[in-house]
Amino acid sequence: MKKITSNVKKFGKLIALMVCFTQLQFCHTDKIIPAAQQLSINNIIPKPVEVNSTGDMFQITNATKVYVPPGFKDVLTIGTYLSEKLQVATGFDLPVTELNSVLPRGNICLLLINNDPQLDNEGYRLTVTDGFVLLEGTTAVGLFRGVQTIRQLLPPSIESSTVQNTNWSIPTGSITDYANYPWRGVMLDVARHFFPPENVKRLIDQMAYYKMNILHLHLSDDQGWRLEIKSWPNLTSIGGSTKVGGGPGGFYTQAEYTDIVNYASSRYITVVPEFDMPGHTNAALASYASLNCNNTATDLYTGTTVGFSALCVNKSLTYQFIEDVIGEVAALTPSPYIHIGGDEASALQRADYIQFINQVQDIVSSKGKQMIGWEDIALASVKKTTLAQHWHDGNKAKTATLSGAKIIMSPAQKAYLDMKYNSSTNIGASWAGYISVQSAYNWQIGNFISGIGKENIMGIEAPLWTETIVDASDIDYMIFPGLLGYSEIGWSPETSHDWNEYRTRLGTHGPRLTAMAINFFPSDEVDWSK
Ligand code: TNX
Repeated sequence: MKKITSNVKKFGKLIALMVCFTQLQFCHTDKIIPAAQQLSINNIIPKPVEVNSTGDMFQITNATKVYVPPGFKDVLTIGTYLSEKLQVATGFDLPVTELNSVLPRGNICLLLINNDPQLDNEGYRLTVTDGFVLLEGTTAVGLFRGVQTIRQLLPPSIESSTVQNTNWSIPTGSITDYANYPWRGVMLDVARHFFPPENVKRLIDQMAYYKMNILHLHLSDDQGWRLEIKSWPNLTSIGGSTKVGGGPGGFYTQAEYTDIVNYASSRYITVVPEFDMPGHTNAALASYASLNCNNTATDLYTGTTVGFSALCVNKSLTYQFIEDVIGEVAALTPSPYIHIGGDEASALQRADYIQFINQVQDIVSSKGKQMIGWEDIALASVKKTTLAQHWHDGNKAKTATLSGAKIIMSPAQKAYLDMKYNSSTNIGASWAGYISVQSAYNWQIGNFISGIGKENIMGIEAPLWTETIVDASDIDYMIFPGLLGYSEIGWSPETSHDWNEYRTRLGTHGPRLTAMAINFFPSDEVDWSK
């Protein structure tokens, strides 16, 4: 701690020097601001809190280095991440170097600063002059979020996977930015269809680019169990063997899951694992006869109907099973949260459901974690530390807030990534209606359900259920461009949300998505830049 403070002080002096330099630059800036530069500084998604354009350019060249403060491993790693991201399309070396004196002209510098009450945990400040790019944050995560802004200030071809011959300039100005809500998530259902680790990592990288910070993995459902549980091996050998429509399923070994968790954490994204129960459990019931009330294993299920399965809630083995499963996943997962589903348990009596959820909530607590459940859990006695995820019944979400629980906002008619865009979308569902790009963007989580305000809300999460989604290209098509809007709903102040302005800004991200080889839905509500 001492070292950090003294380092931060040392760099405080450096910043002072640089600030003088910066101000000089500003004093001498009386040029006319070129429209293209202003445009690029104003096209960031999610929209930053404060942007000031000064109308000049910083040029990244073959001589540019990325400077980091000595002694901060996290910042060194973030500097290296930035350098590696920029190396691909520029073809430059961009070496990462410790800053031991005044920053020489022509370079990028990441700095940790002492405290800045405006910035909050994920906030950052970015100052760009024609002489340098200075990114400051009070935390490593703030710097990581700011790095995404630097990437977005460069031409779209910076995201190409091959060297591009262009001018790598960044518009000058300053940005102060921080998150409005702490929870900005995507849920991926890997149970209805299984997706290999490389698909999940691709999604993690896409989320990071738009400052999302939660990846909720729906790891079990009627059609498949997707995480190795060492004490109950049939869950994956039998329960993981198939998928919707039949054919081979798949699962993550614990080593693969840990690798995904670590990859996400290197992008400052938290993985929240879900095992859905007491309903949506056919894959487990097919794996072990002993989990069934009649001691007979069910058949594997490859259809898409919901609400028919349930654990045997009056059997003590059921709770042993849950202890083992939650115990193993809790040990593998740094997140403070474990999601236990709890939705659509229509095969159970209400009293049994309540008793079950209360007991599972205690098991989750006993493993040192906080429980999350779909809002249906509000029927039970939810703890203040439990989170309820709103999906279709605002009254249940409201009930959960009366116990002090906070809400994750995922209303199906606005935030379900598996809903079709319109009647001609080939994949997806429509039970909650079509969700156009405008409709997905044009709402506020803080005033969507009467009686649930910002103080009750953790943030937003957009779920992708995968009954009809079979590969990475389908995932892209349903998640993009919606994810950009959800990121803005969660990150940017409500007062800055404006569909007409957003749709233009979104249009400028078309070439970026294309450069990242993302198969996005090219909605005609948006004028996509070429
Ligand atoms: C409802 S949302 C479900 C899922 C389905 C989804 C399809 C929720 C808690 N349950 O089981 O996959 O609709 O859109």
